[in-house]
Amino acid sequence: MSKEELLALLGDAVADGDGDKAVDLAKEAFETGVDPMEVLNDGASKGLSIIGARYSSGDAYLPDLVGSGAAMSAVMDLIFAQTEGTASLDTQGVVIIGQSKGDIHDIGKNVVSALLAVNGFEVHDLGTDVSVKTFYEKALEHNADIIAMSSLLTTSLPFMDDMVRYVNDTGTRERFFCIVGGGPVTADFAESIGADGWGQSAFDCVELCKKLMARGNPGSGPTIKVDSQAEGRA
Ligand code: B12
Repeated sequence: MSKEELLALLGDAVADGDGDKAVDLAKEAFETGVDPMEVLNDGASKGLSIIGARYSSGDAYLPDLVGSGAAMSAVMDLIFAQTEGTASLDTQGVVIIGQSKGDIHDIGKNVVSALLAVNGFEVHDLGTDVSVKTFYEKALEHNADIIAMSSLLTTSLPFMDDMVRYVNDTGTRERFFCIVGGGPVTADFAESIGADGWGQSAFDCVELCKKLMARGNPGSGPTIKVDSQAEGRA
C-alpha cells in the first residue's frame, strides 16, 4: 500500500470513529517510516475535516463527533509517545495556552502544546473553557512571554478580543504577546483585535512564537501572520 493510501485509510478510520483501526494504521505508518507529524496532519486530522463536513451537512450527529474526537485522541497519544524526549534543552520562551471560554474542543490545542514543547518552549496548558482572568493570572504566575488562545467556536471568539483588552487595561500589554488561532480564527480577526500574532496550524504557531521572541516588544508592531501552506501555494 502506498503512503498516500495508508494515510487516507487512517483519515477514514478517524472519520468513522474507529479508534482501534486508526491506531493500527498509524502504527503501520510509523513502521514504514512515515514522519509522525505527517501521520497527524495528512492522515488523522483529515478524518476530523471529513466528520466535520458530515456534521455540517446533517449526515453525522454529535455522537459521531465524539467518536471521531476519541479516535483522534488515541492516535495523538501514540504520536506524542513517539516524539517524547525530543525537546531541545534551551528554553525558547514561556507560553500559557488554553481554549477560550465556553469551548471544550482541545485536540488542536493539544497538538499546538506538544509541538511548542518539542520545540523548546516551556508550555503551561490550562486546558479548556479558560476565562480571560485565569489566562492572565497564570501568565503573571509563570512570568510568561506569550499568552496563546485557541478557539473552535465562533461564540468563543469575543473572549480573544477581551483578552487583549484585559492585558491593555491592566497596563501590562508590553509584558505579554497575545496570539490566537483555531478553526474559525482568521488572520484578519487577529489583526482586528490587536493580537500580536496568528497562525494557521500548530507548525505555524511554533514559527510564530519564534518570530515574536526574536522581535520582542509585545503589543507593538504589526500582527505577525503565519500560514506556511498559503506560502507554499503562492
Ligand atoms: C471533534 C469535534 C468535537 C468534539 C471535540 C473533542 C475534543 N476533545 O476536542 C466534541 C464532540 C466534544 C465536539 C463538541 C462540539 N462541537 Co465540535 N467539532 C469537532 C470537529 C469534528 C473537529 C475539531 C478538531 O479537533 N479539529 C482538528 C484540530 C487539529 O484542528 P484545530 O482545532 O483547528 O487546530 C489546528 C489549528 O487551528 C491550529 N491551532 C489551534 N489552536 C491554535 C492556537 C494558536 C495560538 C495558533 C497559532 C494555532 C492554533 O493548530 C491546530 C493543529 O494544526 C469540528 C469540525 C472541524 N472540521 O473542525 C467540529 C466543530 C468545531 N464543532 C462544532 C460544534 C458546533 C460543536 C458543539 C457546539 C456541538 C453541540 N451542539 O453540542 C460542541 C461544542 C461544545 C463546547 N462547548 O465546546 C462546530 C463549530 C462551529 C463554529 N465555528 O462555531 C464544528 C466546526 C463542526 C461543524 N462543522 O459545525 N466537537
